[in-house]
Parts: sequence; C-alpha cells; structure tokens
Amino acid sequence: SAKDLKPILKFIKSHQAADNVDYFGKAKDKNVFIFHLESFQQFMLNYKWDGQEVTPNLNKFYKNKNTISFSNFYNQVGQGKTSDAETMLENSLYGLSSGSAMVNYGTSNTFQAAPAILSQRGYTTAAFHGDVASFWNRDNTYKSWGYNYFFSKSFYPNAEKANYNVGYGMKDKIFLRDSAKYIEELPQPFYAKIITVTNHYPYDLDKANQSIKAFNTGDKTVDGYVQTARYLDQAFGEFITWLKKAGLYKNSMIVLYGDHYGISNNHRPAIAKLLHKATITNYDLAQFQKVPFMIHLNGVKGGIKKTYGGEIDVLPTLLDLLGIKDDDYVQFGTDMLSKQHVQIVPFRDGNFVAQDITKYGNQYYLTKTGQEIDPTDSKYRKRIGTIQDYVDKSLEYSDKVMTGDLLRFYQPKNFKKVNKKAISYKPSIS
Ligand code: GP9
Ligand code: MN
Repeated sequence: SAKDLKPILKFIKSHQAADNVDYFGKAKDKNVFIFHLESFQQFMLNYKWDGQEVTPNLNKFYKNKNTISFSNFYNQVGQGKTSDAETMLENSLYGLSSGSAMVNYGTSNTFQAAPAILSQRGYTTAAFHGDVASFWNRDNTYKSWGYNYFFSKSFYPNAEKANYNVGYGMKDKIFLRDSAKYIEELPQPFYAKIITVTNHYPYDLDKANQSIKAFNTGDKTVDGYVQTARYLDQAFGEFITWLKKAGLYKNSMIVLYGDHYGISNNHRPAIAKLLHKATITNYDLAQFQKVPFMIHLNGVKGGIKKTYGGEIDVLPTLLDLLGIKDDDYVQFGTDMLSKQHVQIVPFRDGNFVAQDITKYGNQYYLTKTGQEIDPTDSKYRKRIGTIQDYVDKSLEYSDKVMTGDLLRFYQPKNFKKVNKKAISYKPSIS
C-alpha cells in the first residue's frame, strides 16, 4: 500500500544529492543517444593485443576533451543481465535478486522511467535493437517505460538475410547503418537507446569481419572476445562518423555504457592471463566488474573522473545534465556529478565497492590498494556496518518498490502516468 512507501521515501531523501550548478541543464533540449556496449568491460579500454590498440575509437572518445568519462564505474547486474542494466539505467531501480524485473514486472508495473520523463517534455523516445522484440519482454516493458517507438528485428529488412546475423541478432555494423534511416526521421529533440549485440557470448564472428587475432588464453569461451570487441569498436566508430555527417554530433548528448562483464568469474586462469597477473583475488574480480560510462556533450569540459558509481546512478546523473529536477522521484542512485554523490556501489548479491572499502566474495579490501583487511578490526568495523546497511537497505527497498508495484501509489510533481494502451510498436514491414 501507499504506507509501504514511507520508510523508502525517507531513506531516499536522507542521501539525496544536490545538482551540480556547473553541469545542470548543460544538455537541456539536446538529443540524447544511449549507446549500449554489449558485454564490454572497462579493462578493454586502452588494452593492447597483437601489437595494437583493440578499441581505438572508444579510446579516442574516452579521452575526448568534451567527454565526461568515469574510471570507477561498475556494472551491478544480477541474473537479468542486459535487462537489469536497462532497468537500472532508465529507472534507477535495481534488478531482482533472481530472475529479470523486466520479464516479471515490466508488463504490469507502474514506472517513472527516463523515456516517459522526457517524452512529457517534448522529446521523441525510441529504442533500437536488432533482436526479436520479445527478448527480455522488451516489447511490453518499453510501453510501461513510455517509449514512443521500439525498432526491433521486424523493422529491419536486412535482418533475415543470410550472413547478416550472428548470435543474438543483426551484426552491429548492419544494424547501425539500418537504424540511421529511422533516426534521421525522428522529430527532434529525441532520446534514442541503441542496443548492440555482436559482442555477446559466444563471441562468434565471420572471418571477413575479424580484424585482430583471437586471445590465446586457451579458454575457448574467452578467446573470441577481443575480436567481437574490436568489431563493436569499429561499428561505434562508423556510427560516430555518420552522426557527424548527419549533423547530429554537435546537438546531441552521447552516452556510452557497458552493460555487464563479458568474461565471467568462472574463468579465473584466463582473466589472470589477460590482466598479466599470476593469480586473481576476489579484489581483482571486483575491479573486473568495471564497465565504461562516458558522456559526450559539445561545449562541456570533459575529463576522466575517479568518482565511484554504478548503473543505478546513471539516471540522476543524466537528469542533472538535462536540467530536469528529480528530487521527488523514487531513485536509488545519486548524481555522479554531485558533490554529495554516494560513493557506494552495491552489487546485487550484497557485496560492494565503496571509495574506501571493497567487499567481494566475503573478503574485505581497501579499495585504493587492494590490501585485504579484517572486517572485525575496530578501525573498519563501524564503517563497514554503515556501508553494508546502505547496501542492504537500497536493495531491500528497491525490491519492495518493484515487487509491490509501489510506484502506482506515487505521483512525482510534473509527471503524468504513462498511458500504455496508447502505445503500439507496429513494424513497418512484416
Ligand atoms: C538480447 C540481448 C542479450 O536481446 O540484449 O541479453 P543478455 O544475454 O546480454 O542479457
Ligand atoms: Mn547483455
């Protein structure tokens, strides 16, 4: 009931972060691209292999003078993988401890998501994905989130052609080229989310598209990763070239993020080889959960920020730049550009990375050095208790909002409830 929201709102209010005046509204009324880098991990940025940079386009973007980049940004997904990332990014709500929130609650729940917030402020909102619309229940969930358009596989005439698909859908380069035609038609300003797929396990790629040698860890499930990551980088590079040609580069905020790891913790020996380490500790595995988060905006002072944060923090951060007040939204993350940003990253299993202490696999470390610490040591005990309490409450309260559909009892200022029935995603071809 509405009463259940009370302690949750109190918790959220107690750690709310004020907007940063240096950034507030800098992207007001600009187009927004959310570019989803499938399974792309931070360690691949600036990584050298086979005598080359693996991802020259992403590396350049990372260092661009107008890109706000984050070097301590973590994925926080659980079993819902991509769908958890999407849920966090556009709602600042966590995925569930098991299963996928989009699958279980996406159809029926009330949400106050990014596409709805923006479409109520004059934006056209659209999601692009070269896989079937029903995957992760996107076709229903996106309506609840207020997406005006969802361009999925059936919108892409090329999708059925032999050799145009690999793994989970259309090859990224073809997908992006074909998406361009739709993007050009969107009324501006627009909010466009673009979900790539080629850099997805099992990292298959046809010979013609391979432009770098496979890794040689000897772990077959890992070695192709570098080749599909390179392909993703090239696809991104082509997309940026197109944005410039189409006149969209300068009047858009371009956001990049990696959704989750590509190489799971089950591959310790391979990870050790890739990181040039003799053995891998739980601390290394925690660090290995870093993914990119970059925001490119013409005219904004960029730089690589060391602030600790994760996917749950993206929406408050972007709303700050967009000049949209979100003080009375139910969001579990905080603005990474704010001086009051909470530098605690809860993982879905209750582990965490905070700016001072990391907990992973029930071991505790100093985040800055990786030195293992004793959690019962009086030097750390109290601080660990404070962090753990924040982590547990965040997850517990977010779960209550999701499983109890509590947002149906909540009305933020200047927000209209999404009318799902008015939205339909009909393919232009069949
Ligand atoms: C499928 C794609 C993959 O449409 O988004 O999802 P994942 O397996 O990464 O969760
Ligand atoms: Mn994914």
